[in-house]
Amino acid sequence: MTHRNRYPVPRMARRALLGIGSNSGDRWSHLRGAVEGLPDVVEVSPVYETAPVGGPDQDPYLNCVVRLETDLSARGLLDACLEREVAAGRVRDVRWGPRTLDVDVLWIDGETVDEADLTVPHPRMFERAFVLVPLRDVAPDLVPAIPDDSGADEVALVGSLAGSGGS
Ligand code: A4P
Ligand code: MG
Repeated sequence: MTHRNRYPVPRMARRALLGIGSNSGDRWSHLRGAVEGLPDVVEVSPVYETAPVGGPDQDPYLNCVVRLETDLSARGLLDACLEREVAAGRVRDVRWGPRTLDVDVLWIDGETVDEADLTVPHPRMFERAFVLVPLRDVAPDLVPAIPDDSGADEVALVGSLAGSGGS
């Protein structure tokens, strides 16, 4: 008789990065609600106002990136992201369309996932300044350079979630 599988092996906490965006309703409050409701957050980037990339004509976004130290699985993180989106009243209609809140799993140290409803690292993260600029603030090792064609000139620092901000 073996006891090898009797106890679950504890999962080690590791770094995960989540991207957060909002361009509808009270954008600051949607970002704040997301950060407050997410588990294991250890660092929050500044907030940037960014020109919309893709999709229909729509208002500018606020974007930021949070760093977690977490033992949640990739799927556990996706569930936490979707839960925050539901809490912000997100309605899914148009792809890349306006949203009260979008929370994406960008990166998990040492982990890749390629499933129908979950891809990690996020497949478009390294092309987009609205991700790369705040990501560089909290995980500079992942962003050696920001490509010229990533839209960096349309990303403007506007504040931090610790300070005040509205809409
Ligand atoms: N999904 C797969 N992988 C992931 C992942 N790593 N993290 C699935 C989160 N979700 C992931 O997402 C559709 C499905 O993707 C989810 O149900 C999940 O199972 P969605 O949020 O409903 O749809 P979406 O965001 O419209 O599509 P997509 O392709 O994920 O969009 P992107 O590429 O994230 O782009 N412009 C600015 N300035 N700022 C933005 O934040 N965001 C987008 C969305 C477009 N333009 C933007 C911004
Ligand atoms: Mg998303």
